[in-house]
Amino acid sequence: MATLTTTPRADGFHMPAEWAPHSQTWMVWPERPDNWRLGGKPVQAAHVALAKAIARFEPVTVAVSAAQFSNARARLDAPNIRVVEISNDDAWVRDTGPTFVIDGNGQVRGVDWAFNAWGGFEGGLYSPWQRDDEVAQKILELEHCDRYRTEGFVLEGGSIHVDGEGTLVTTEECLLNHNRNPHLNREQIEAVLREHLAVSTIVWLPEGLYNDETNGHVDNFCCFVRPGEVLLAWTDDPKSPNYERCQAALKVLESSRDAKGRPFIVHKMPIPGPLYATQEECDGVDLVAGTQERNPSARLAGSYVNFLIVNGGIIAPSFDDPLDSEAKALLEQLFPQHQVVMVPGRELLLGGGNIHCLTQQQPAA
Ligand code: KQY
Repeated sequence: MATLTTTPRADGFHMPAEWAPHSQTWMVWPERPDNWRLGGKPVQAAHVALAKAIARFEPVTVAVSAAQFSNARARLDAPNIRVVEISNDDAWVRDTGPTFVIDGNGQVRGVDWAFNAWGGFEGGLYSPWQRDDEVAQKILELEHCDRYRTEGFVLEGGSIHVDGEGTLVTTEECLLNHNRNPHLNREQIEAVLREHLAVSTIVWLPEGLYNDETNGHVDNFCCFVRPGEVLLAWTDDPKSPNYERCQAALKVLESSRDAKGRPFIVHKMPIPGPLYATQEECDGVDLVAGTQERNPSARLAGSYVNFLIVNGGIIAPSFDDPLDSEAKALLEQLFPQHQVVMVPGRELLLGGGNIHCLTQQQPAA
């Protein structure tokens, strides 16, 4: 498929909201033993449960390395799940996959952002990351979608959310971090976002959730539930390391307008925990120089906001936490037309992210 030298905006394409109809959801099979404990076996079981939950609502394609193909194919033996071979460095397809864009004529294309493993050699989580950087192109080839490549401009899909009506929300902690695009200032970064996603209003939250190893991805902290309404991870506990972060985000949201001039209605989602990995869970992760070490005293960045909207459903993580039922009830209230399904999120969280980070929706043509 062609790699285009124009931009989505110039060609009449934009990124739709996550609640727009999907043709499928993409996932990548987790296996790297220096991120996932016990050679990835517990997370693979969680990943199968997640894929099956999504497949109740829409087709799922799981990309898998050659080494794990037959294992993944056998374990994902369920209706609506396709398995294809794509080399990768880890499973975070929200960040390594394409950001799909659509036009008004039924065409779908993809933005292939440069990827540097969440910070390259300045705090990134592993190297090399070349196979991850090639995942988006391979997905677009399989889907016969033309591609826009932002060579030299680093971005992860988990660091942005859009409402499909011209508004984008992100965090300064991530997009202005020196380890992503140090050669660009805020205005220049905004210009790339406007051109590639066709947004007109960019809302900058100062930070994401505490101890999120992505430098504060917005998808673990705040998302749109419909135009003009956002869901923000929240704590009322002034002693929580998230307290100031939540207050600062609320202040920005309350003083902002979206692309249509609407003030935001802000819904507050309680933060579970505090959650920590056990010593045994940490001991199950291979120690490899240059990759993220696991430590039982480090607070995990667990969040119910890290859910995926699918056709007719909401797929959200549960954490065996007393707040699980409150989170489910709030999602049911916010998405009355969707069925809310919670799947166990702890094994996913132990690897540093959750459901939204591990999935990538492909909008319907
Ligand atoms: O949250 C994400 N979008 C990715 C997390 C990567 C964690 C790698 N250990």
